[in-house]
Amino acid sequence: MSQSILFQTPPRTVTVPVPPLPEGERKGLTKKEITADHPTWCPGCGDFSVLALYYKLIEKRKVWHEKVTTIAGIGCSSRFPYFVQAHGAHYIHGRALPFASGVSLSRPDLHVFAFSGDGDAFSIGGNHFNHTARKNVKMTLVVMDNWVYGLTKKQTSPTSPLGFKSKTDIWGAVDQPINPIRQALAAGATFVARTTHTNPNHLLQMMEAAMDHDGFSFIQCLSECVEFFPGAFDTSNPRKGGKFMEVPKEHDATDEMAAYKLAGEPFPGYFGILYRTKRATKNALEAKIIQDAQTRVAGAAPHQILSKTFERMR
Ligand SMILES: Cc1ncc(C[n+]2csc(CCOP(=O)(O)OP(=O)(O)O)c2C)c(N)n1
Ligand code: SF4
Ligand SMILES: [Mg+2]
Repeated sequence: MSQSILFQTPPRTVTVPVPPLPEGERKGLTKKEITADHPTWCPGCGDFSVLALYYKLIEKRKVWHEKVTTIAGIGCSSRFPYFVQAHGAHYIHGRALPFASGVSLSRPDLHVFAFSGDGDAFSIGGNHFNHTARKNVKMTLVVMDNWVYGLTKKQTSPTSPLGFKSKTDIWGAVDQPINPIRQALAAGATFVARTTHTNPNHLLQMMEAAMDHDGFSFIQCLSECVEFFPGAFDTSNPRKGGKFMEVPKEHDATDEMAAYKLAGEPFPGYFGILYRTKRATKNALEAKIIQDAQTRVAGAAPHQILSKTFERMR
């Protein structure tokens, strides 16, 4: 760990926090320093590549441990924060986004990343997804979509295709799956992208662009569950005889209707930034309200502010 000195004073180990050096004097973080616990995913799980590219992103963009927060709900994919040596939380199933919103709104100096599964983001967390998108809270959400509930061993998820046989649909899924890109657009997300764990360069590119976006950036990342839905994304993988098609060059990413249309193409569809627009973030709007309020009471003592507030409440 770069921010701690470990020294032995038998019989116990004492950790003394060291204040961070000014940015110019600090060496870039190495992958080793960002790596925390050993990932417990099944060998071959797509989630490994997402994690590896996240390490690369932090390393490449020189984001220090204390400047990044990694938040997740519950699921295989949501174990993500355990494996990152930085601040983070493995929170409640489906509730990563409200937690991440609180962090983002109270700490504008941090990069907030949330990682979810398709069940976490679109089933139990479906409402939070819609509201975080419409509020345009500044953060990046990466949904590691494997079309199944992996952690709980193969139930139908909101993105499982029709006919998918699972423990909850033994004769095959009959419910129309959601289209995550269309859902994000309809909810009001200001950055909407699609990528896959099998194309590391593209995945890194999408994460970088999302991180630079001032608002709610959403990435649907196909991430294969080799245990409960092997081969799900083969038709999007050229190494398995499939096709990886980038968003056409002539696509206007500021055109919401064009993005909606593109998102309706049958699987494997298109990969890249389908939509990107500018809209005031909740962070900026709230910061202004706070600043205006502080200007109105400038020079007043705390007890005077309190009594004025109580007067207004009468
Ligand atoms: C309130 C609540 N309901 C249900 C569960 C059980 N549960 C844990 S993870 C999960 C689904 C995970 O699926 P997904 O989000 O797609 O993640 P994956 O494991 O596929 O990465 C469910 C139903 C739970 N932990 N908490
Ligand atoms: S069950 Fe599936 S999603 Fe979970 S770790 Fe294993 S391969 Fe990955
Ligand atoms: Mg899943």
